[in-house]
Amino acid sequence: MPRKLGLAVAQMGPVHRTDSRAAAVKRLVEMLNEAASRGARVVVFPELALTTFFPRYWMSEEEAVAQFFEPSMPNPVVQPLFDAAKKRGIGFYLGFAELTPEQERYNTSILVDDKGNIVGRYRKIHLPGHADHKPAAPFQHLEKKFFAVGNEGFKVWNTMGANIGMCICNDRRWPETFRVMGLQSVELVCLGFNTPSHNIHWSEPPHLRMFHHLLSLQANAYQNATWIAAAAKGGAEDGFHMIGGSAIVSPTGEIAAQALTEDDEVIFVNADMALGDNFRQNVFNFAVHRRPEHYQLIIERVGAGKPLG
Ligand code: CDT
Repeated sequence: MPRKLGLAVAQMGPVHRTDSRAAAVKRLVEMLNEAASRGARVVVFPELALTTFFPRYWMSEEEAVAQFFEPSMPNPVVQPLFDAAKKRGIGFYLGFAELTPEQERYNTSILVDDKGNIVGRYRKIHLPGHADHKPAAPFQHLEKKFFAVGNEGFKVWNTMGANIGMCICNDRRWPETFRVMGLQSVELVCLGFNTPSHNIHWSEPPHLRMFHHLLSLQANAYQNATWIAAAAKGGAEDGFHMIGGSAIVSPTGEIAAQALTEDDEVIFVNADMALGDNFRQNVFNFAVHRRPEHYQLIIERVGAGKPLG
């Protein structure tokens, strides 16, 4: 029996450094309304959706907190998004920079249900980039300076008729992210991303950025029999270009919808949450086929070591 879930991804074009949060929220509300009108029950917004991708700028932690972090959620500036979602009866995933009451900083996403309740929170675990200043680089990637490693694991919530999990951007490149959620019977993974088009560490053909993004989504969707809904913030933020390529990928590993622009754009699929059932019951029936006794090294080693043979 099909189990349909109206699923939208709302890609954002650039959010420049001087753009206000209120302006970003207005754009999110417009896209939420479009998603709802097209039949969506859940809409996925990008990573750090309220501000520019600020880890590209060298500054102190205090400056970053003052300009870019949210000490509470919802807060008065973001409340219109919660109000619109509740009015339209649609849930959402939203990424933002979280400042906790203990003054800890996380790159966070929340899952809000169709009644306006925050039902889940995820704090980004795979933080890419560096913590030191690289003055020779065209831009910085300071996630390791501004954020602590997430301390709440990869969880899955049963809400809005599906088992829904969350991760953020760089997490999508790691198979462990999705397998941990696959082991919780995940049916939909929501994720937001900001992926710079240029590699500051070595010279890489630019087309590989999009290829590796889609490859990661498609492989992990198939191998874990899950839908993946991925929302970019793309285009040139103050001249710093990021890929678009927002996509909804099915448990078959196929791209069901993909953004065509690098601007604000809503994509939609009436997604059958039961589509992964055959995979879950057969080729990827974990209980029958997994051999964790041979996966010990995954837990024991962090970095690659000597061959065991
Ligand atoms: N935001 C984020 O995690 N960006 C990283 C950039 C790393 S470059 C390969 C990403 O994985 O897209």
